[in-house]
Amino acid sequence: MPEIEEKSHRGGFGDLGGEERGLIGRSFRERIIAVGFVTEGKDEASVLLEVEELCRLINTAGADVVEIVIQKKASPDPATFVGKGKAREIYELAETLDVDTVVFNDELTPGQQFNLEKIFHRSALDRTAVILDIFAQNASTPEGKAQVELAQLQYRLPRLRGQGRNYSQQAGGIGTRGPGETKLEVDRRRLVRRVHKLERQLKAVGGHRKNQSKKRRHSYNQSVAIVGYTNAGKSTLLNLLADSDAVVADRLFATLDPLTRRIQLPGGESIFVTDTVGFVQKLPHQLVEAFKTTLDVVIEADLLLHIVDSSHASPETQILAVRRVLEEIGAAEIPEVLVFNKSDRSDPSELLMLYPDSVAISAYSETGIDKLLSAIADQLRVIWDVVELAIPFDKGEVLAQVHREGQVLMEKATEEGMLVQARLDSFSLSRLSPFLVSEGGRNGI
Ligand SMILES: Nc1nc2c(ncn2[C@@H]2O[C@H](COP(=O)(O)OP(=O)(O)OP(=O)(O)O)[C@@H](O)[C@H]2O)c(=O)[nH]1
Ligand SMILES: [Mg+2]
Repeated sequence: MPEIEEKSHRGGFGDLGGEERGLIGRSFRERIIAVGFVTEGKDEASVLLEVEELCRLINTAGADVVEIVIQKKASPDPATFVGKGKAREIYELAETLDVDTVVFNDELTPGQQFNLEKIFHRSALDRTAVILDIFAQNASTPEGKAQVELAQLQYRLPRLRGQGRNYSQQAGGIGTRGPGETKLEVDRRRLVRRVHKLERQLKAVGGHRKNQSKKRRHSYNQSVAIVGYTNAGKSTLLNLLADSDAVVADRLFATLDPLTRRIQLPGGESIFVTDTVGFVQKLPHQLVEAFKTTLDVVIEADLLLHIVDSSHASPETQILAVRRVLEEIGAAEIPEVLVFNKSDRSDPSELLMLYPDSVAISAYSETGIDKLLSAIADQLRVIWDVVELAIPFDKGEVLAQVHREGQVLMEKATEEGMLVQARLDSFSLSRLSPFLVSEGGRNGI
């Protein structure tokens, strides 16, 4: 890890494509200066980790970081974030290095962005804009695209002033005429209308998804959501558990749309497992808001599999970031199994001690999976009841239902019919209540 300097330093975070090129043979990838900010009382090492991740985000978005600038200051400047002097320095540097855009690790206010762009004579973006850009590039389904567009519009709306030069002239055309009407106002109105339209569309999709999830609930299978930091190996795990073909890639935010598959636990119970969008530090709230319908899958889950990349430099930071988002979407209370993945690349024993009841796996080399499945089963069983049912011989379909939806622990023929002891969840239980003899006890037998 490079030493933090007041001064800018070059190529501090490894091979991030920072080579200087002449115009001939120059790739058309955007050239970027990344800016980190250490305020008083903030841990420098964690800022450096964040900037390293920002460089990775920028790379994923398709641009090259050619310089990293770290500014230390007691508090951000309200007008220019880094301070006017530093901003001038960054401008000089951008000129020298033929840089296209300056990206800040922290969220800029619309005013700061406007002022910085005036000083830089080029775009000043923040981490949120980069993440939104990656999401926009990765969105492939209509729902994903709508969610990302909504987040982008909500990010851009308060920043329209930033493009004042283009928006100050009088506009023409239908709906644009009127006293004192400027293009800015027209654009704002158009964007607000678009936001409302997208919100309506997403609500409709959300309703459809809710119906599907209701259907799933009526099939009495419990549902498990795979959550975690981006690139932790969530999709790899789903593919392994369900023999599915979710997109796996060594890039950030490869998955945007949830994918649900049914799997069988070793005890025979069927459950639904859903792969979900990855989280990241400082995940833009506009995205969390726009992805609400997608994240419903998480909120409605009986259990969360929280996947952590144990080979990452700071798994604890990632765990905290994920838990923060879970809290934001109202999923903090859902029981969770913490899963340390990529154990083929690192020794997770310290983490296992630090987080009791966690499990270490490698989705890649397929180790620890049996343990993971029994941890899932154990956790789910806690919310299942063990009951005894008396099922008349002529109700074969009811007996089949018990076998399908629950775990049969004992079954014997009596004079009146079949006596069955089974582990069932509350949904099955409510349907089978006419056949209930007694409750064998909670939390297992
Ligand atoms: N060494 C190792 N690599 C793994 C393991 N699991 C996943 N990977 C790799 O990690 C990268 C990310 O895996 P994904 O399954 O796409 O991760 P994800 O959590 O779904 O990521 P996003 O959808 O982008 O949030 C891929 O290159 C995988 O091959 C593992 O157990 N060990
Ligand atoms: Mg994925």
